[in-house]
Amino acid sequence: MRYLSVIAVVAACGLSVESRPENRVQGPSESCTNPRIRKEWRSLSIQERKDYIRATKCMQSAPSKFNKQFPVAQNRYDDFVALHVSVAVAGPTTPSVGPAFGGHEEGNILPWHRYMIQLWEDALISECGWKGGVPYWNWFLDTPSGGGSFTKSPIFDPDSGFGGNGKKINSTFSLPGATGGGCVDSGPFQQVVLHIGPSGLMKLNNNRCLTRNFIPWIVESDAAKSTLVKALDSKTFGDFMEQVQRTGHAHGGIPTMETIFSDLHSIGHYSINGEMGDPLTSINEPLFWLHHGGIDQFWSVWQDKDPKRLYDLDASPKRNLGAKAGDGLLDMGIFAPNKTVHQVADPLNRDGSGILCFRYEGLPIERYLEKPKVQSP
Ligand SMILES: [Cu+2]
Repeated sequence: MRYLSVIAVVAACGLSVESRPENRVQGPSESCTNPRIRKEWRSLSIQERKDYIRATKCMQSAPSKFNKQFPVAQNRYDDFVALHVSVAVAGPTTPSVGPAFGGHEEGNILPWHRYMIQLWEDALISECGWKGGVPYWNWFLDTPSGGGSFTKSPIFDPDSGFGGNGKKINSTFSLPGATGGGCVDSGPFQQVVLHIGPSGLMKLNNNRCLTRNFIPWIVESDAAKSTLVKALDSKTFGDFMEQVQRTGHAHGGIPTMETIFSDLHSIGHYSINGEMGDPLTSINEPLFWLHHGGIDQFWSVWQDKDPKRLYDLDASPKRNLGAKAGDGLLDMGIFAPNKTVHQVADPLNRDGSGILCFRYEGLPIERYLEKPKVQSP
């Protein structure tokens, strides 16, 4: 989707016994016998949560490796921001596909981000001492149907999470139900200095704070829950993708509240909002990784339901993934070698042609699809 490019500029869009801790994606394909485990945030121990935050902050202070090509990148974290922005702005060069605009709104959003999350995980492990798979956020657990509440989510804890909302500011334009909008003033990222953006701006000496503008109803609405159920109930990848990013929105239909805010991708971006609602630089928000990990996990849950789904990548004519076999190239610019969609389709690389080796720990698909219990009056 175009985030809210329409209205939006404003809205703003264990290693477990890992035997080879070095960068996975650089190596030749090998069988995946010891997958890293990616856990939902609240399944990490408090110590692990703090350690993940520490590793993220380590990336924010480690020297950039791409500063020559992107002088605006001041640290390793910025490298990933520059990657997301530059490939997105460059746009997909056929047949390779990038993350945004031409790419972001098409079917490659899932494989492209799956690959980039792997690069992030590898860097956290090899450069910042993180152990294990990167955590993800399952927002369903922060909804009434999932037994939680968005604002009380442990991901926003000031000590063991990412801190909470941005300061409440009066803005002439805010989305319905927006509750913050200013700089984040709690938790470990309140002092963080962003160097790239907004909206992909790559200009030197353009320091900004991290903003958030929580809109809880986006996660907590019935529409969000029904999107998730429809996604996981989908028979084809095309139908699944329709719930990840609504074609009515991404392909020129008239955007409505329903199409903009209740697809799986938008739910995470716009409920947190602020920097997270920025089309190109939402990746500045450390929660970006947990949200994209969350969508990736839903994809994986859906894939696991039927072996035929693993390489069901030919979404529909509306979803451009290259040829049927998933041979479109995922464009990582100068940051990492391009790989095909097929190479990242199976997290466990069961056919040996892929580059990944992880699995998600989380709820079984049935848990999401379960009929709500009738409440006694
Ligand atoms: Cu996104």
